[in-house]
Amino acid sequence: MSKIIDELTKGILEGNRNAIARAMTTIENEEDGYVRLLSNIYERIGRAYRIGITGPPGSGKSTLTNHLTKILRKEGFKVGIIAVDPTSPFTGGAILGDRIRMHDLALDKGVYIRSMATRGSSGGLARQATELADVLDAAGYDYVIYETVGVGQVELDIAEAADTTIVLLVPESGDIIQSLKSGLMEIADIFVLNKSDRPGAERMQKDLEYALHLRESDHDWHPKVYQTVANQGKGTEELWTEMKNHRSYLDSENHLVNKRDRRLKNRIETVIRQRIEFHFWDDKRKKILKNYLESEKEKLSPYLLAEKMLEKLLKTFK
Ligand SMILES: Nc1nc2c(ncn2[C@@H]2O[C@H](COP(=O)(O)OP(=O)(O)O)[C@@H](O)[C@H]2O)c(=O)[nH]1
Ligand SMILES: [Mg+2]
Repeated sequence: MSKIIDELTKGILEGNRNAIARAMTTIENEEDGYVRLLSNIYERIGRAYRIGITGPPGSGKSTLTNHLTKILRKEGFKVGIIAVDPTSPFTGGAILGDRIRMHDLALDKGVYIRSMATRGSSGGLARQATELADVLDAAGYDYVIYETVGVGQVELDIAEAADTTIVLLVPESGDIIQSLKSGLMEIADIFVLNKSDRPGAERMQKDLEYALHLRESDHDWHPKVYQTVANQGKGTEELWTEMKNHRSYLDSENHLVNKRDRRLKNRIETVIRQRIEFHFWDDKRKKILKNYLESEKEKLSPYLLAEKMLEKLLKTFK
């Protein structure tokens, strides 16, 4: 097993696309050897800059990703795109539409596109997104773009895995209120008002800037609002300049180091949490839970039951 994993590692470091694909599947499914694989590549990561592009369905994330990738390619950078799509509960598979739409990029050897399913626990999502980007990082990709569909917790998780987060909105009423609710305001480093060819863009810009102005912030980075028409490539160069500004800001005064340290800490905590859970649910405990759910008589509160089941485990820590 370890020999196969070490071969795979070699392939990744050489930038071999098949090796990258196999490694990502190994990590996504937590197949045998994935821990060794991640440890193998660990010292080769840290170069790739990670960008999150998030927003509601249809707001133009794929279109914008497409344009930004072309700009990055022109500057000679290699780009990885990780499309984070919700798993369909019926098929268990992720939607492939985005991949089809980006077919011109798919022919470019300097671009690697991958879909990532959002199954599994929410904390695990940030970890998984980070680890897939780590593979691209080790393989020599300069930028990794996460395209995330707007469904609350997923966006927050991806923001955790990204260095710069771009939040897309469109000139439709309700969006601002919605984003305030879901915590989008907190994660955005840059706001993009896409489809600004549509009526209402100016109004939306003013509303958004006002909401940003009201917000209390202890950061010295103040997110700005950029208007784009992604399907015409309008405004994307200006956006790219602002992305570079944000990167320079993070590079100053250790902001990026702190951000990545925080990510590392979260990742370690997630691994520990998952490991403990995994070992906790042995056959015996699974049976206790099953019996509890089936029994009509036992009116133990869920807290007391949990306490009872944890008893043995807690003793080992004493
Ligand atoms: N009018 C207009 N249409 C756009 C703009 N950007 C993207 N679109 C179109 O909006 C639709 C959804 O875009 P897509 O990138 O797939 O959105 P996603 O679901 O956020 O990835 C597509 O038909 C795009 O061509 C824009 O700035 N203006
Ligand atoms: Mg899309």
